[in-house]
Amino acid sequence: MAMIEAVPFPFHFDFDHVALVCIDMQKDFILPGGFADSLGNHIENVAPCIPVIQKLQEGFRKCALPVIHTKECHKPDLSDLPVAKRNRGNPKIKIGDHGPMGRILIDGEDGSDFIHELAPVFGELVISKPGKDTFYRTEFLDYLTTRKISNLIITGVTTEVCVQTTMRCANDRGFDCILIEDGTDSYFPEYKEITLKMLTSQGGIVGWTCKSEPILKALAEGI
Ligand code: C5J
Repeated sequence: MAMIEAVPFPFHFDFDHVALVCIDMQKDFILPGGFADSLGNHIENVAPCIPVIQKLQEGFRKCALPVIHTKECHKPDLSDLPVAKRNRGNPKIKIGDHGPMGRILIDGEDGSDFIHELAPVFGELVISKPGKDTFYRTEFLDYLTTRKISNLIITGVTTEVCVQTTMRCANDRGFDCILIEDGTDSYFPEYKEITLKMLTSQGGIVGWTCKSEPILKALAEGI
């Protein structure tokens, strides 16, 4: 059993029941020319978490522990894309339109794929999700319950959107979740900061946060 110094109090996890969750580390959310960039977001603000997630993935793989990757994307025929989501904000380019990296947020297109630094390796679960919540219309819950995974180490972008939504939904389903403070980012640094506070307020109402360092140490020590 590993014991991690965390906010608001120590977090315990067992190597037999833990998984790393990497949320939406896709070109469309991170790279120039992607969807987020086209919406005018400060994509440079989501770069710092990349090497941190890379180290966590390496640590989990060395211990043969599960690494789960999610991508927010839609079917090419847009049958899982609500009209409201496509039109919201009246963007210049909409989900499903052609952009510099293929059709925006469409499964199988270059832009919806993972950045090369964080590409899944053979055997890792890749979840294509049409929503912000990783449980919504996906195999996530089945995968976790089949493997008796109870503790989730959560990373990815953006902190206040898909990361927070997934952590809240996991908490409601009984999972103990810890969000890695330097393993998540937002286009809006102030939203990241307040999200970390919200999740851990009231005695960890949604879960825990900690830096990557104690998790990496526990993985290296194999405890
Ligand atoms: C957003 C996400 N920001 N992955 N998606 O629309 O957080």
